[in-house]
Amino acid sequence: MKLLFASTSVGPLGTGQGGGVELTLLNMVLALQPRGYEIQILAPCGSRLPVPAAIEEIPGALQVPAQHQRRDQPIVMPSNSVLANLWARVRQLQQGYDLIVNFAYDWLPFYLTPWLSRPVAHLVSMASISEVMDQAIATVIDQYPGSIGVYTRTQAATFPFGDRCVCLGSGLDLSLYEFCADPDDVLCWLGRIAPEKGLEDAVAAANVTRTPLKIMGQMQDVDYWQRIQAQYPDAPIEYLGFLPTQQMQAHLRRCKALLLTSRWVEAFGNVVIESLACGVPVIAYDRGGPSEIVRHGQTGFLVTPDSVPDLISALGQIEQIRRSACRQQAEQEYSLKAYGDVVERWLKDVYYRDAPKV
Ligand code: HBI
Repeated sequence: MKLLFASTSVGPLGTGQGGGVELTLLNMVLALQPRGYEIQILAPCGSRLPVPAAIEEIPGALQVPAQHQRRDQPIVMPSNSVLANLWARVRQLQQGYDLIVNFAYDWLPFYLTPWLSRPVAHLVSMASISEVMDQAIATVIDQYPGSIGVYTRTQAATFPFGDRCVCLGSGLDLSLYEFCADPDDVLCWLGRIAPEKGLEDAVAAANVTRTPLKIMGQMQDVDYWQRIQAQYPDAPIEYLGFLPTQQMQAHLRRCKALLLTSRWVEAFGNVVIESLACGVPVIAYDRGGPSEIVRHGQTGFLVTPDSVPDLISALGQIEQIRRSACRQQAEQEYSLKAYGDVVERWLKDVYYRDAPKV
């Protein structure tokens, strides 16, 4: 099968601006290419992947992240939009492909779906955050049942049509993450530096417990970061930047826990399984994707959302978690093989249901 991948519109691949969906696109490439799928990727200029892959770079202005807009906000398109340019290119190229896979959480690809001559599988990368998006996705799911993929049931449940979404989970090339049995007395926080990620709670917990906190991720909101630093001037924190996986996991695996303090319904939480793959237990707010991944008391703790005291008391119990159980969960549930099987089934289903369309 020949697949045309249309990437997220909020940033070039490899920069972290596209959050978890960048890793998901890479993991689909890693899972599907060895199974004989031919993949062409269309992505914003400057896009890079750490493996050999055909990327056509599309020029144009980036889309504003949907999570930084109001729920009732109308669709906004910049002039010379990369999203519009990318889907114009999809239209030109589609005849040479069997299936289009959309990774953008944007109205345009959903609206265009019935106008294209090839079936489109849509990976919806966030929970419900926009009324107009909910409507656009609902229209597609009515007409093309099975074509809407999500990460988790918790994410799906935020949409009115949640029970009709295909739950794909996620998976990793586990060989890229090294297990570490004896960590340092250090904590880790991973994610885009943006208010919906709730970094200040992890900093507060590190401050109270005087445990060093390593922070890694793309610096999306500098004002937010500076407010946190001003609020906790003595907190033992260190920002290491957005690092390639090899370097990121070298820091992560030496930590005694990962703190995941998102304020919103995280669709999945790829960082959770990256952490487990290194043997690092996860302390997460009990909401969104992480609440479906972490096994409370076995591979980490799920605590009352937005409660710093609960984060701190979970930290006091972290020695109870066997780090080998964390790695084991990643191997059992989140391998690239298991992920590839699920994704392949989804794509074939979308293809065969829609095949008569010309
Ligand atoms: N916002 N408009 C828009 N389009 C996207 O594709 C998009 C987004 N916000 C976040 C996002 N994608 C990714 O970071 C996901 O991983 C969440």
